[in-house]
Amino acid sequence: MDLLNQLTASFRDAFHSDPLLICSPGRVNLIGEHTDYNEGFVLPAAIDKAIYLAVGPRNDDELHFIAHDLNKTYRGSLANLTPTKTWADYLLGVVAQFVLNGQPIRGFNCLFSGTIPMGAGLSSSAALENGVGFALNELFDLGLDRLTMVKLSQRAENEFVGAKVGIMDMFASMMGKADHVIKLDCRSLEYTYAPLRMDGISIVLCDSRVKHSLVSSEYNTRRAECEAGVRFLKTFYPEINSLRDVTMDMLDTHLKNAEPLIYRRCAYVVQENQRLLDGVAALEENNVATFGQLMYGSHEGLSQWYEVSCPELDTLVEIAREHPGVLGARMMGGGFGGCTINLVREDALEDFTELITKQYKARTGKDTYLHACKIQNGTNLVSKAVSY
Ligand code: GAF
Repeated sequence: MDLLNQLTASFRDAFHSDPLLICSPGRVNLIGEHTDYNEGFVLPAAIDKAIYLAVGPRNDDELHFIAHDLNKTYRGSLANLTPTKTWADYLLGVVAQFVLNGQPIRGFNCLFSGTIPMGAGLSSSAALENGVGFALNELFDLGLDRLTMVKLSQRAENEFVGAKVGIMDMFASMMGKADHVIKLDCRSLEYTYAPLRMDGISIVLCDSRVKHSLVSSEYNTRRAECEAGVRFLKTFYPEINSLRDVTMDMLDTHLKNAEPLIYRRCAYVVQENQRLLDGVAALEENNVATFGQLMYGSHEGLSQWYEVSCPELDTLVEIAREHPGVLGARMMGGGFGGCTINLVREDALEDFTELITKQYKARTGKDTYLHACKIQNGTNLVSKAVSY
């Protein structure tokens, strides 16, 4: 039985009614890392690995959730929306934001499962949050637009789950478009879809299969370091509001000697924004080779200047660099574990898979998993076609 049939059958067993089915995808980001909370640019896309939710309305204010893959249940009520420090918070957080936002919702049943590898940095939490928001919008006919749902998901993560993430993951999962990347300006939230024309090239994710505990504390530290840099520079340039407004010249003149660590963090962000703009121009010219080199530059910056990589991710990129069939590779997402994203020539896929599997084991003692992925539409009803 395929996953959707299985979800439908399990939902009927548990709740004695037919569900609405929603698909909410994970994301990749081609370039532009740790730029979203600095009001910069990102270049993500939704992928063909997703959380699937089976949902139905209730006649009361109760919330009945089943995490199919974890074999866990949660029962609560709209009257008591407090964090549980469990998986249920990704659902409860969204429900709480809808309530705070004055949306007229009632209780509902939700059973979910997924194909996003856990802990791989592919934004399964954003996918789940978007799926819940989308479900509420459908079940209670709220008429919310996608951007509003994205913002409610981000607030759920920031305020209920307690992770101070930027907007990229929710945006990509909700707004994704098949075969396109999203060039998102995280300051204005203006975005354009750019067709991803990479004939004969696959996007391959190599899972380091590590998640170092530093991830959330260091994420918040990096945010604080960027903010400190902006505060410092503001004394010289009162008009600046974020690293988006800063140039390398400003950094070199005022920050380099005064605050060397903050300088390195800020310089990475300023350069990463430029790499993204150069990368978009390269893609427009169908120049994947140049784009790939920018990806290597991004990894180097993340590893050496922003210091959010780890030996395992560095090793995966190092091995990818040794294979002539790889055009570019870099760590992806928050860092300290998860996946690297690689652009690999299709005719080299088999050979690359063999090389990286063997060499990663030899150099780290660990196994890697490879996932080829395709770019898909964002969060949607499974039975209806997406339209923009
Ligand atoms: C994580 C966060 F959730 C994103 O908002 C983004 O900052 C990313 O790390 C780094 O680019 O995925």
